[in-house]
Amino acid sequence: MLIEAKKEGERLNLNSPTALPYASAFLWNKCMMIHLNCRGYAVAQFMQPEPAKYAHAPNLEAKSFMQPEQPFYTHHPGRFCYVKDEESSLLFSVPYEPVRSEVDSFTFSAGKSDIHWNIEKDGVMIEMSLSLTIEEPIELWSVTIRNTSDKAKKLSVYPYFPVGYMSWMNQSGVYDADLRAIICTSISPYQKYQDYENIKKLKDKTYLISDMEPASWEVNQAAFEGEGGLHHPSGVQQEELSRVDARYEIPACIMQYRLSLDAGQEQKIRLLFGPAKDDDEIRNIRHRYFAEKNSAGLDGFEQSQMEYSDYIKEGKACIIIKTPDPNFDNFINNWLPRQIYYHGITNRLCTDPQTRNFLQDNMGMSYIKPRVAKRAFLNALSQQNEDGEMPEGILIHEEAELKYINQVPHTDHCAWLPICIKAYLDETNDFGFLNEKVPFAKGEVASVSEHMHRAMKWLSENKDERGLSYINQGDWNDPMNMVGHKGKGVSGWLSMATSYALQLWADICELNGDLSHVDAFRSQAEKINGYINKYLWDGSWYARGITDDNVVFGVSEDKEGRIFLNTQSWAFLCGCADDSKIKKMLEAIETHLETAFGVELITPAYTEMREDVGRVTQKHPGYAENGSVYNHAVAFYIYGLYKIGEADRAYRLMRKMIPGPDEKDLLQRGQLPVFIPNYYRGASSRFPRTAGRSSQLFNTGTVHWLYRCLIDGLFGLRGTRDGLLIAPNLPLKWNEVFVIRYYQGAEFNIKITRIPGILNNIVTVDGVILEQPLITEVLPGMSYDIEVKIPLRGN
Ligand code: CEZ
Repeated sequence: MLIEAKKEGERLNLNSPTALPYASAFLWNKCMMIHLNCRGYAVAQFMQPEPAKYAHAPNLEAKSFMQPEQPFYTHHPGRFCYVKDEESSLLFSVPYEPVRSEVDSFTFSAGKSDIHWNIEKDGVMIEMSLSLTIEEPIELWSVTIRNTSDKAKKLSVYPYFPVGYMSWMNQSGVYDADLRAIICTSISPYQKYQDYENIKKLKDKTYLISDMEPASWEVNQAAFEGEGGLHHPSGVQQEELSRVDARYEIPACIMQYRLSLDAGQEQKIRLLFGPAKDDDEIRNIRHRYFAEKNSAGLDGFEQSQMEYSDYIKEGKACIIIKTPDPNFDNFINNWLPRQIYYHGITNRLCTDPQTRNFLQDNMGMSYIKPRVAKRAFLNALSQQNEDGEMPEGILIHEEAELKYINQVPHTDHCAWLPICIKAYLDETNDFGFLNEKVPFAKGEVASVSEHMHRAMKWLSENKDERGLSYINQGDWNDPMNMVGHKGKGVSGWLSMATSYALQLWADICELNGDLSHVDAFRSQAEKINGYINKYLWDGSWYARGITDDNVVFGVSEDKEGRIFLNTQSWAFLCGCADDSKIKKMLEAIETHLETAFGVELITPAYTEMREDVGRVTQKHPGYAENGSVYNHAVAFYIYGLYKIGEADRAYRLMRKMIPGPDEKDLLQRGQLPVFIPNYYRGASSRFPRTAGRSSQLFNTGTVHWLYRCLIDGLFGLRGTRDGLLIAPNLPLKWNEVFVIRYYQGAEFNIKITRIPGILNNIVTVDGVILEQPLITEVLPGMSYDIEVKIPLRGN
């Protein structure tokens, strides 16, 4: 079997290094993340406070946000270990790169708080495993070498952790025998003297500390590689590594251990890899992880592994499911909440998350750690302008500034406020939050409600004479940057999102007993819906927008970019489409956009620049926003499908979002079902060879929406002002499911069964039938047994 779930889905094993060569898993903590692929390549970043690397490419890298589909190559950073049989000189490397020799057995095992490999070749078994600490940017590696043959073996084992091109100003590396560490030193390149104050604080050193004394070492990448190349480095062809330092030369951390292992005997080597400010810090790290012991006799390394695992477990699911689809269950129970938690903790490893991302990431966090979400919402509102406008990004560190995409004006940020805060209120019922006082950016203090009123006012005023929302240089779709840069173009999607946001906010105000703006917001939304129908309905679907030069786009006349998904999904959400429109839209989406891997964002993808749409049209067709299966947008669509009661369609697409279980699908996507990637390649009719290929990028708002789809939609176990609402929307083919829902400190054990002969759902709590499907008295610490009977056809 190519992939196997272990420990009730808590681990996922891949049994080949070549079938899904880009398959990957990731770990993170409060200040770093590491993305490892099954062949040993790695991308790791830590925050200081901006993201930085301690293992680099061998050439000068441009700094950028985390990219999809990162290319890997022989000299790419990674964590490898060469193994040489000293008698036969046979050489292989684990996990697979750089030698790429065929092994007898291979397992890449993605766990929630560790990643490990188990590899066997010619009577040698190597287990290589990675864990992290909670607070520090340190990789904890252990490498166990076992002689599984029936005779003694003499082996040389060489961890090879390339460090790459650290800096054009200064880079070097030495072995420190005292610390049993390789220490590479650099100065982050800079030119302005004003930057010196900051540069001098950086962790510019990279170390590899070993708990066991190596027989030899090498710090000079070129000397190690020699003429043999990375497949057969000159260094390992010698009896011992040649102990050459790096003096303005590319450093690498390489140690050699010479082991004599009897049959069945094993040796474990532990390593610490990471960045540091100076040698004292490295000495201190060595001491804390390898020397100091706690009362139970565990050293820092062992303690950290346990603490880290507990830390990851804090990201608890609020829904556990057992359905007829065990692969779906594995993903939802184990991996989805973990990915949400990752976003909530790390903020995608930047100090100025885009406002819409920050709000949606905390929408997800509302289900996992609502207190964190609440703080985040307050922080975002404290950066709002007095006139209601939200900034492009939220600064979450005192030294942060708006960078990259956050220097481009988008018009949608306010719309996310009620959408995300609604999830928080549903889950916590913390309506007191709306009365909390928060300053605006310039200091005026007002309640959360007042902030929201102003955001809604800003949104509803940001519109043209037709009543549609200006797009400026982008909306949700970042690279749609030239539709409205002259100040006239409008976004169909944002008009819908504005209408939806106004309706949600009006509902929240009403529940909160604040009726002052409710009617106004609702009538605004109704008017917007009218304008959308007047200007954007194209006969079978809604157009995406109208350019600065008054050209409606995303319409049947367009050769490329004829139909966009977002203006269909959000039409369902804002309620502008009547039943006959909905029917046509669903048909159009299924004909033009739906593929085996999900629904594409745009079709046909653009193949040439449209100067009145922008750089999205310059992206490769089928990649990212130019027509991939962009999962974030697919999740909006699924959420929209639940809104219009399309449970079967919704489930079908949810299922298509998760790789597997059949092998053909896994091979085509190239990804393990341990996270949802931001996209799968689209343009499937034009480029079937690449269609479905995963971006491998696990930064995506998809996961938060998917969780909402499960809670509000599929299982229908949403919190309301009055209690927990029970309104499942199961696909017709499911006859029975079991769900545990954690809500407001209570536990609900729910069995949902389809039974013949009833027309409406019947909900029983602890044996008593409810008149309304609402559990009004929720007591923390209590556990409730709930039975839900649903009709055979539909619910
Ligand atoms: O970034 C995401 C944004 O973080 O793209 C989404 C947007 O809603 C998210 O807020 C859709 O545009 O600038 C670009 O061209 C990039 O493609 C980014 O738009 C994109 C990257 O995939 C970031 O991971």
